[in-house]
Amino acid sequence: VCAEAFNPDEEEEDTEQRIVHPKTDEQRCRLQEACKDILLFKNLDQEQLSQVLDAMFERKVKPHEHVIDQGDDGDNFYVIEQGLYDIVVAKDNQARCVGRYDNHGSFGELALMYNTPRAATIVATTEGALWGLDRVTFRRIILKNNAKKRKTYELFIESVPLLKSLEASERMKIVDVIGEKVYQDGERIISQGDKADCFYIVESGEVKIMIKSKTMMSKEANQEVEIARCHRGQYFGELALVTNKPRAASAYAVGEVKCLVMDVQAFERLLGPCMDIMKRNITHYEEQLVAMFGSSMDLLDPGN
Ligand code: 1OR
Ligand code: 1OR
Repeated sequence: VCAEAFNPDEEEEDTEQRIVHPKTDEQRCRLQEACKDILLFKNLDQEQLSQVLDAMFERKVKPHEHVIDQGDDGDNFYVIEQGLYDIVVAKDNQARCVGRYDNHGSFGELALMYNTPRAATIVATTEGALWGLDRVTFRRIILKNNAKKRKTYELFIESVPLLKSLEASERMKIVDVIGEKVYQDGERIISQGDKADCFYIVESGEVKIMIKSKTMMSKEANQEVEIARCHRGQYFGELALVTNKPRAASAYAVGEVKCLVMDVQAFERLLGPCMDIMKRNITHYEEQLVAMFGSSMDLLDPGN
């Protein structure tokens, strides 16, 4: 019988000891609420999710506190319960705020997923409440699940026209951070006028885009009219993210619909190379808008 060789990858994988931070019922409630829309948790099975929730611990932060410093090694992944957080990236000796989290979302996954230094600094700008997940549990459960996700979505993601210009490795990074959401017939996926924080790709079923428009000529103002349908492989919800404006239309499930969902930070980080295609299609929306409602409106120019 040989002694087993030391393998650092395996060591993290098969640690038998589970990390558990005991919680009161009240804490568990708040934790579940904070985690219910976390995309990285969407594809976990119940046992995996309950191990993740057991391992999470509460962290309160003060204004100006750095939760993460760019360049550091990754220790924890964080889910936001409350608070505003700036995303600051230093490049060529210049620190620039490139985005912000507003009471929702999560961060700190990249260093843990790819064994890289922290890619950004995260600074609380208000009092805040976070839930942390340690590196070992994150890698044991989320990375294992990501391997499964890659197998499940690889072929589909390759077939999405928007993503054709990306390298295979860039497409895999998209798979790593997306979550699958399922909607029932008639369910509203996007609400016109809402603040936007996600981008969607239709995986199966049909999505109906409806608009309420003051610029409509004949119909009553405020009545919704159908303007488009999206099918497998098509995307929606990009416009508000590109223009930084509220949702321009509503989206509804027609029958059961499955979407792959990406948060705005991942959208900005990973879909830069697809921006030209999206902007070109937005120009088409503008042409359609004129054709349908006889009014001209520059969707890409926030000044209009
Ligand atoms: P991390 O473990 O690297 C910093 O620690 C975290 O900031 C990172 O994981 C992400 O969760 C989060 N580029 C890199 N990291 C980002 C970005 C980002 N946005 C959020 N994080 N962007 C590109 C900047 C040039 C996107 C900006 C919206
Ligand atoms: P969003 O983030 O504004 C609603 O959320 C989404 O509906 C929008 O992104 C687009 O992805 C999608 N005009 C505006 N939004 C549209 C349109 C559209 N079609 C799909 N969306 N037009 C349709 C032209 C066929 C022009 C309006 C008449």
